[in-house]
Amino acid sequence: MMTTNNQVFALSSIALLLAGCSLSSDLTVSESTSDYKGSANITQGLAKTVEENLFECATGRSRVAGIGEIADADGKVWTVPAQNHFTTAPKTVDLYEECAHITPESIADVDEDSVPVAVIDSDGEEITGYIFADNYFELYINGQLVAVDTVPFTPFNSSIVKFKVNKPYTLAVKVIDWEENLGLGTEDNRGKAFHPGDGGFIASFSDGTVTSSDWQAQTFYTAPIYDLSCLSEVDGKRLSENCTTEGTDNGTNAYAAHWETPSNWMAKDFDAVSWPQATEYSEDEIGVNNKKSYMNFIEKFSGAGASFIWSTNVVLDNEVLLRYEVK
Ligand SMILES: [Ca+2]
Ligand SMILES: [Ca+2]
Ligand SMILES: [Ca+2]
Repeated sequence: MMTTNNQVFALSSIALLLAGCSLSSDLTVSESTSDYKGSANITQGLAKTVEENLFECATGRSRVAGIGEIADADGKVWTVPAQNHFTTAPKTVDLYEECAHITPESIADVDEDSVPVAVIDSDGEEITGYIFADNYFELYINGQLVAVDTVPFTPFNSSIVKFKVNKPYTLAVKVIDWEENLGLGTEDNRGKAFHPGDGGFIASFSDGTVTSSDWQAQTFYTAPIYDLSCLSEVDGKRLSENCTTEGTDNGTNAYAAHWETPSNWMAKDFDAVSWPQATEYSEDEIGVNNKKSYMNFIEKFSGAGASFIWSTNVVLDNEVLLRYEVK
């Protein structure tokens, strides 16, 4: 009898401890979208998967890169993590891509002469670009889609592009921080089922152009958001600096903020005057020191004077459009 009572006591202590733990790690979630006053359209919960997986890695070491759709309260349907041209557009040439067994130790081991040249202007200067994105990019020059990343989510890869163009020309890049939990902005990582992953984009070009805060960056999809009152907008900036970036094991009720992308956002004459300047991030913040697809070519990235860029929140902003005019 005594033993049984002790066991019951021990069990209820454990139950109380567990309850205490989960209560302290639960995130505050807005009860309705009425908390939100900004310009975004808000969705809540998991999107419906419309494409199971865009990419299979022969070695099996890739996260599932799906596409989802989710409706907001007005019935407008949003594609997550973002609309893209992965299945239809020309792909970049890989600098480094494990799944394709392209793993040079350095740029000296890359056959740069074999990279095809995209012709924007037939009498233009031939320019080579080196690109690393966490996780996916689509590159436009003067409004023309030149090439897209070969790996949408993981493993981390890097790319080389060549094009002929006359100055001034406009670089426009869609970058996507991919997600496993479609519509929720999270992945299973760091011991949490709903961990918000981060983004990051860096590039240098042989004409001296590098990514920096001189580029413009605007966000079009921000998630996960639990407490909608954390979102704000100042001078064209769609800010989420007051929003938590904590992971959770209970993230299916997260909200997401969506803004419609202008149809001509990549055009040379698009008026991006209201877009904020890009925010620069350090290599440590992006966490690249264990990524050979970056480190093996570091002289073409930070070594060439380029900085990692993104919008103001490299964790929560998952679809970002970048623009830069090369003069
Ligand atoms: Ca990629
Ligand atoms: Ca990521
Ligand atoms: Ca993210």
